Amino acid sequence: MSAAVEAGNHLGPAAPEITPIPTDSLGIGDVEVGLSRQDTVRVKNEGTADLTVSSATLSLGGAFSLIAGASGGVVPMNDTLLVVVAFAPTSVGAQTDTLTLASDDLDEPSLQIELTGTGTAPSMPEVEASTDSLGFGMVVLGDTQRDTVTVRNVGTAALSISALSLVTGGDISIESGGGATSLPAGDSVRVALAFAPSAVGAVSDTLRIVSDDADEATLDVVLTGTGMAAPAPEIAVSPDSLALGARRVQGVGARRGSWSGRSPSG
Ligand SMILES: [Ca+2]
Ligand SMILES: [Ca+2]
Repeated sequence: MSAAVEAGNHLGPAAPEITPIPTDSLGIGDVEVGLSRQDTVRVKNEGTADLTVSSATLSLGGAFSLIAGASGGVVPMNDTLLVVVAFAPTSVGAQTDTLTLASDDLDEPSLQIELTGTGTAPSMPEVEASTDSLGFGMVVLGDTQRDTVTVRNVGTAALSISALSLVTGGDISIESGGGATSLPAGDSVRVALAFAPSAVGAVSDTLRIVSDDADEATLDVVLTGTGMAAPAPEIAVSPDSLALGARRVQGVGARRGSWSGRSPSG
């Protein structure tokens, strides 16, 4: 069987025809630094004879690498060779490389495809507390003063809190919101705290947040309060102070009377 017959309706001798998809550029898109994404160039043979791809190579081979297809292969008519490219940026910004396909295609023995991708900042959790210190002030023995601290994940990846607790515990306690939790990006947990002094004097404790924040694995909020003795029983109001109050009221009324009397002359 001659090559011309093999070619069917095509004129001329049978020949391979390299037809990559995409034809001239492959955009892998945004990939976080530290991660990797793969995409594929489908090298189709649209000719009338076997296509031999001798190699697939990268000009730079830094952020881009070949996962499959580097050694090429024989591609029968209407068949496809998959060249799999990985983009694993190590820095932020747009990056390019060039994939070269060497084959026995008569007019395209070296076919180039531009590879593009953009490295983006890696997503990270970021712990933040609404305050770095909280004072409950003076609290009478037997009373309880309450306040809250909000712990927020202001980062772009989930924050894993392994412990959210008081270092000492005792007169200052966590009423709700403590313990281990996972906060999606942007979420927060409200920690309700109570100070119930058991003795006169200053008390301090630390609300400690242990998480997978890269640079603040331990974040402390200093808590303070002072217990004070209950005041002495209130003294009964004396008749003299009542009389003083009455005179003041009368005085105000008298002045108002004199202002209204003068106003028409103004
Ligand atoms: Ca060709
Ligand atoms: Ca941080």
